[in-house]
Amino acid sequence: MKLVLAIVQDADAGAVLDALMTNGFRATKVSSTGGFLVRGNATILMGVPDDQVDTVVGLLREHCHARREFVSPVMPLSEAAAARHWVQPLEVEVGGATVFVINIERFEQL
Ligand code: 2BA
Repeated sequence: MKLVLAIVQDADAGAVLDALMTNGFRATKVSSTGGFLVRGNATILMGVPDDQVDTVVGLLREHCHARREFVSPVMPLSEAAAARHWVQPLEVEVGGATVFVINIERFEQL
């Protein structure tokens, strides 16, 4: 059994959970925050039999979409004054999902 841990965008989390439940998988959604954008995202934890990991990753691929986001760099006023120009917003592409597949040494439901 593997632990599939997927960080997905909030906008996709509902569709991902629906697809997982419809296909008989169990999942737990935890609200999380990305370190770079400091915006809400969702971390989905799934305990998955080894031979079904690819199916789960396929569902994530199907329901998670990359999007472009803009970040306004924040700098202290003194630095901004020193720079003597406006700092342009930075465009980043937030991926559909960041997925970790981890071996589970022991699994129990008590
Ligand atoms: P954030 O950390 O908020 O990052 C959002 C997006 O910002 C990233 O999308 C990436 O396109 C960009 N980004 C992140 N760090 C950057 C940097 N130092 N310089 C320039 N651009 C940067 P994704 O790579 O698709 O990541 C989406 C979310 O997945 C991340 O949100 C974070 O919550 C999580 N994540 C990504 N890689 C991770 C990792 N290695 N470990 C843990 N969490 C990760």
